[in-house]
Amino acid sequence: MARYLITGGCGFVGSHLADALLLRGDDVVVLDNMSTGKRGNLDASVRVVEGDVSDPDAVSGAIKGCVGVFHLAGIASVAYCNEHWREGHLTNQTGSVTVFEAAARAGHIPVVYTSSAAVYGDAGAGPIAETRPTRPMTAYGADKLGSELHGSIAHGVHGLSTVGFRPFNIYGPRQDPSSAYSGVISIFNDRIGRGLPVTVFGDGMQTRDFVFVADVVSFLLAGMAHADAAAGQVFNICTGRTTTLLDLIGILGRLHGITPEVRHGEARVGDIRDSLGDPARAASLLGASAHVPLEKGLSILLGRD
Ligand code: UD2
Repeated sequence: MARYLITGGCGFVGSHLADALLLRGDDVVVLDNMSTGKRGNLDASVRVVEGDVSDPDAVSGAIKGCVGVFHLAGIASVAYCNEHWREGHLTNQTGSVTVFEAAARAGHIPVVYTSSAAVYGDAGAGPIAETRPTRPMTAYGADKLGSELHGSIAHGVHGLSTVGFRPFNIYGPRQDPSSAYSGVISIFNDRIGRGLPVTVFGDGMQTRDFVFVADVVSFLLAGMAHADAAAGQVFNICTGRTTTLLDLIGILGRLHGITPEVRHGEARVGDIRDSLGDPARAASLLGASAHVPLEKGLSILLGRD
C-alpha cells in the first residue's frame, strides 16, 4: 500500500482523486485549509491535516511517509484572483513552490500538480496544443504559469520529478455552485434545476472545452504513473470538443425538462472567448484521454446515470 498526499484533497477534484486512490488500495493523506473544501467529501478513513499550502511546516508535516504528491490546492476562480491579487498569488504560486521544496526535501518524491489552461490566455479558435505560446491575461493565469516555471526548475535544478497539467473547464458532482465564482456548469445546473434564471456574461457564444471530473482523475493518475518519463513536462487535460455557453444551457434545459430563462450581463474582465484543448500529447505520452461526452457527464451530475 502506497501513501499519497493530496493538497486540496477536500475539494472537488481532490476528493474524487482520493476516492480513486482508495479504491485501488492506496493510502491517502490530505492537506486542506478548508476554505472551500469539505470533510464530508472524503471517506472517513482519510487523514486530513488542516493547514495552508503556502505554510512550509504544514506541507512538510503532511508529506511524511508519502511516495508521491498530487498538488491540487488552489483558488480556482479566475475572477476572484483578479480581485484578490496577493491572496491568489500566495496560494496559487507560492503554494506550488512550497510543495516542490517540501517534496525535494522529503527525498525527491514525485509531484503531479495542476496548472491551468488559463496560461494560454485568449489563444483564439482551434485546438490549443501545449506548444502554443503562453500569454496569461489574468493574475490567476500568471500564477499558474509561474507554478509551471518553478515546476520546471524543480526538475532541472533539484532533480525532482514534476508533472504539470493544464485542465480546461472541469465539471462534475461535488463542484460547489454556491459562489458567484463557481464553475459555470455547477451554477447553471443548480439554477436551472431550481427553475431560476441564469445570467450569461456576454453574448453566450464564448466556447469552452468541458471535461468531466472522472476523466480528470485518470489524467492525474497517469501523470503519477509516468512521473519519471514525463518529468518537467506539462499536459493539457481536455476533450478536444467545444461547446458554447448557449448550447450548454440548451442541453441542461433538455435534461431538466424545462426551457431555461436566460439573462445577459456584462462580459467578465479578462474572460477568454474560445478555449479548446488539443488532447494529443497526453494521449501519446501518458496514454490518458477523456472518455465522457458532455451529455453523459451532465446526466451523471443530475444523478440520472
Ligand atoms: C475556468 C476555471 C479556471 C481555469 C480556466 C482555464 C472554474 C471556476 N474556473 O475558468 O480555474 O482552469 O477555466 O481556462 O472552473 N459564466 C457566465 N455566467 C455565470 C458564470 C460564468 O456566463 O454565472 C461564464 C464566464 O464568463 C465564462 C464561462 O462562463 O465565459 C466559464 O466561466 P467559469 O468561471 O466557469 O470558468 P473560466 O473559463 O473563467
